[in-house]
Amino acid sequence: MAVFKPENVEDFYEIGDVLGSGHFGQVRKVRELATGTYWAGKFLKIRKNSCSRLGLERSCVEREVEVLQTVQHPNIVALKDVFESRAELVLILEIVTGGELFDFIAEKENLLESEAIEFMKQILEGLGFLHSKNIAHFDLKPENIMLSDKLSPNPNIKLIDFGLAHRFHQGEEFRSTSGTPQYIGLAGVEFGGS
Ligand code: PIT
Repeated sequence: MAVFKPENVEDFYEIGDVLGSGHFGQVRKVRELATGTYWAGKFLKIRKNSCSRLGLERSCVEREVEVLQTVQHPNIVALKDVFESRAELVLILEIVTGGELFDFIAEKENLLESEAIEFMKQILEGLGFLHSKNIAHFDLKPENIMLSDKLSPNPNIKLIDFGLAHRFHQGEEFRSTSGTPQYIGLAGVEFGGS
């Protein structure tokens, strides 16, 4: 099971601006006090009891953390640490400052075939690595394909948001109605393994 630090995140990190937000909570820029290094902190509200409709089930976050701990790859956002307080879990993640790939392409006048090939190659390398570990992302969409930074002319792809990801065991049948509505196509899969 994933180990969460019971310390207060604010004793180790200065909490900065919001980088993004969603139904889960917020992602904020954070600065590690010991080193001055910047990271992204994903702040998740945890359900106090199973009857409550607010916040996430702790077991779902545990699963997300376990997936992230399994997948260390240059095209997948890295997880550094997890802090746990009474009502909140904070994931300390690699900072990615290049924004969404979608916006990067939309802002450009044209995209060279060679640039498209490089982006596709990196997306498929990240995805191929996930699949080699029997993990499905299940929420791959333009918003979850980010770029490492804005300064480099050739930024790297970083896949994010493993909130719906699932690690398959041999022969496991998986049925789900979750995901982003526009992108849901396949409701059930059976994993054969190799
Ligand atoms: C950033 C900047 C940003 C968003 C993120 C990271 C989010 C990362 C993320 C979210 C997840 C997850 C893994 C990574 O499982 O705007 O540096 O839900």
